[in-house]
Amino acid sequence: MAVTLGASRLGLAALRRLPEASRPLLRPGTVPAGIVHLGLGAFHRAHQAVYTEAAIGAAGGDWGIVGVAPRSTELVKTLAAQDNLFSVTTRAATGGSTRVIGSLAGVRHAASDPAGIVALLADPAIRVVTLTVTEKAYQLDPVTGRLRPDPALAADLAGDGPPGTVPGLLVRGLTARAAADAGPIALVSCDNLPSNGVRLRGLVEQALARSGASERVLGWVAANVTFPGTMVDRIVPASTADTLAVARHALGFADLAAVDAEPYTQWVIEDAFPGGRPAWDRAGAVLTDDAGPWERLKLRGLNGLHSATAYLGALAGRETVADALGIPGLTGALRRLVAEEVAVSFAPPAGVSVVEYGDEVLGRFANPAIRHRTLQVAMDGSQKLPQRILHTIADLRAAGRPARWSALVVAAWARFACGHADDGGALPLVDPLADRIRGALATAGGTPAGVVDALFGLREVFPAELADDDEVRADVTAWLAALHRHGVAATLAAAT
Ligand code: CS2
Repeated sequence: MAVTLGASRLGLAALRRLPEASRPLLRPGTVPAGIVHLGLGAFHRAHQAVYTEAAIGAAGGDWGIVGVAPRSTELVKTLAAQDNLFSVTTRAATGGSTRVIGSLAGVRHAASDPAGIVALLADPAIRVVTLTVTEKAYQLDPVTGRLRPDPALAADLAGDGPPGTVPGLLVRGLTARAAADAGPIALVSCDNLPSNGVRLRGLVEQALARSGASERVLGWVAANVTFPGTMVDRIVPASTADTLAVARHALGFADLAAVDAEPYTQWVIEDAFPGGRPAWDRAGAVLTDDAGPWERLKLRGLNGLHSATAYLGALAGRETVADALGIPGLTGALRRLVAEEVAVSFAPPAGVSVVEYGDEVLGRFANPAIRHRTLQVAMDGSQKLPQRILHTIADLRAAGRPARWSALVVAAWARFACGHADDGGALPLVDPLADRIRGALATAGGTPAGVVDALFGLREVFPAELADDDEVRADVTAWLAALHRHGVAATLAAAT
């Protein structure tokens, strides 16, 4: 807590003493809640919370956000102690600016107050629920689309005790809302998944059916709940001591919930809100009928490059994404990945050049003021690889095209999963499938072909068509052999 020394804490009492440019557009407490947000992480605070504040500032409306932290009590206490205020520092190479955001109307902790969250979801004042709960919370098999067997979810759906999973909370909340006939509502996934709205709908509908919901509840949900798809984008690294120090310096007050973000921000939202919505379009969001092309553009053209940079960078001992881009040959390889593979794998939104988009993305990654750790982006690879890289490969192969640069990213992930950087240092495998991945690798025999066989056998990650594609296998094996033998730098130097 050394950071609080010498500066008093951000809160309502501080507002008038903040530098004018740092003041929030709204004063918490003056705008009633209309949104519940599940997943109160740094990304939400620097993205949807900022858009929503600007939307209310421009057009009004009772759209304050009740932020729900699934597990962290610390963040809830921190925000409560700051009257729900926090700051976002926008950092560019040329400098930064810090502004306090006032759109949070309240904060809650799901693990200790599940009944409170269920009651909120059934409250007629709440008409929108947004979610940033990460890929793994969706608990759907990416290949079959069916609910994964999960003991915690099964217990939630059996109604034993208070709900502890995201689908469990939504099922109880919607069941209570239907019983109270509390009005229509939109559930909005803001996670980096393709067709995230369709996925959330699938998750909720299957979970409801599994919970034994009555015909009446199922009918009510079908008639009153929408699942708009979205594409969300802003690079927001995990906050560090430096984040807090910069915020304190800019504000003159200590903000223990401060976040850093890049200047770029984008939000594309399908406009299906039966209970109304904030005027997010007035805040720069794009409202559309179909977010699908935007989602594919972002997942393949940004997140795919991010994962590539993270695995290759971590293997080469680079701490941040910006540092990793300095590896000779990496930018060239990523440009070829975009131009030769990503750009020809799908139909982008009208008028968008995928190659230009990719160049802009590489410029964003190079922002030296954003210290986004390669190990942060490398986390949960088994949940990210399908939509970021494997869908590109599948679409290319279906069209009879090669997927050589995409195969490099799969090989980089495989080598990362083997647990050693090029200098022999240990790399952490943080992944919900870590045990399965380690188990598969333990039988692999250490050769590149053995590693590829073992990992391609993980059906939750690699669908059979892809795992059985000899050309893809050969490409991934060749890259992995090169990475094992020569390391990242020499492999890229020889390839580009
Ligand atoms: C990143 C994303 O951590 C990751 O996997 O690729 O969080 C990325 O920073 C955002 O999607 C950018 O919008």
